[in-house]
Amino acid sequence: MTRFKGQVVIVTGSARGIGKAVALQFGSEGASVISVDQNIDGATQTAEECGNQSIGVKCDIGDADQVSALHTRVAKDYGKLDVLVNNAAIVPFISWDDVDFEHWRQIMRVNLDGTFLMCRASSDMMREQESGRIVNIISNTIFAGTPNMAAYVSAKGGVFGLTRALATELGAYKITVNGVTPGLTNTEGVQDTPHKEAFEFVEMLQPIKGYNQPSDIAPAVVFLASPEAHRITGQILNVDAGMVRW
Ligand code: 4PL
Repeated sequence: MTRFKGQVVIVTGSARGIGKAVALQFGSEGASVISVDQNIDGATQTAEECGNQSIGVKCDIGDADQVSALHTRVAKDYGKLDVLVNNAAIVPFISWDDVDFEHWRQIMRVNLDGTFLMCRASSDMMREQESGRIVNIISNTIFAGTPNMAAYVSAKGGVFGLTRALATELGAYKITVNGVTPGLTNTEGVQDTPHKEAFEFVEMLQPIKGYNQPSDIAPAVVFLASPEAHRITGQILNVDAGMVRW
């Protein structure tokens, strides 16, 4: 498929996990991918696998100056931006007893402030073009209120609100803004935390059994970013094998 031939796509958090699967599908459909991660080796590896003059860029999305520098580079090297996928996030496993203000701020800084900074800068490029797609990776925890991640669930709830607000603000510029809410997914990040112990319980709640894989989430993201999704905005597409209904 060449739906994205000639398009420039930013995917944050693309060194591994869902972000990498999303980047690889855009690459396979012809896009030049700006693979953004703190892990520059992982980001660059993803870009190499994407082809099409894709590049890896090191960026802390919680830092306004780094987000600004990233966009300056995209404008200079590629001259446009078609798609932003906000995937980068910290995924903590933390008892409510241990949630203090320092933890809360750390999660908000990356998962919510970082998403805002990326949307702010990318939408300014897209507004000039009068076209664009923004897809926010949220989480089905906003529906389930999943335990041991209160700050994460709160930040993702914020991204849900931002998705709806930006759909309103940016519609006049033919920019769509949508969200995907994955369920528990079999990523390296999850396998590194006690969340991996939840797969059996989560599977019990899923009409469709088995683990969600990153490559199961990517097609929903790419669809919402595609030209044919031009009449879909402010929406959430839940991809969790049916664990929650809303
Ligand atoms: C159902 O987004 O959606 C654990 C960890 N369990 O990060 C998530 C579920 C986790 C989730 C998530």
